[in-house]
Amino acid sequence: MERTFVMIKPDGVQRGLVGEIIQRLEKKGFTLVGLKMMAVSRQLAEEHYAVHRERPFFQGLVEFIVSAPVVATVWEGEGVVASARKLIGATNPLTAEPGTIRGDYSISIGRNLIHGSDAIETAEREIKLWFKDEELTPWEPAQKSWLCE
Ligand code: 3AN
Repeated sequence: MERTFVMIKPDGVQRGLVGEIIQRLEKKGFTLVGLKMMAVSRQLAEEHYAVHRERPFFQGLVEFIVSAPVVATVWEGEGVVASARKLIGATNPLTAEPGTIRGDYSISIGRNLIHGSDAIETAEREIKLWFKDEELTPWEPAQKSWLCE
């Protein structure tokens, strides 16, 4: 089953949006299989954003991610990687559609609340980076037959 990695960044935690963000993914019908609040080490933040190492915002982004706790989550479901990205909305919150998480709750690219894996392979890499196998708990949602034929 397809999985994705979603991180509620320090701004999402500080602004009291953890419940709202989790609820949006839950209500959509995806299954939460991993969840932890954590202080992120510089090494993990740098590894997570390694593809952006040469970008001018890299240092600031890493500083921000290590500045306060985040909530790391893993979600499961058919098509969850692309769908979570749609629910999250565009990188720049000012152009993110209303109805998306960033579109509804944020105004600045450097404070855009949430990270979601951008492809299936990225999700696999990020889940391995953030979670040990034993920290993930697959389960069978009782509502499954009411969600999918
Ligand atoms: P997304 O998170 O929508 O996939 P990416 O992968 O392009 O966006 O960028 C990763 C993160 O880097 C963004 N979530 C944002 O926090 C930060 N970022 C991207 N572009 C900028 C920018 N121009 N200025 C500041 N931060 C940026």
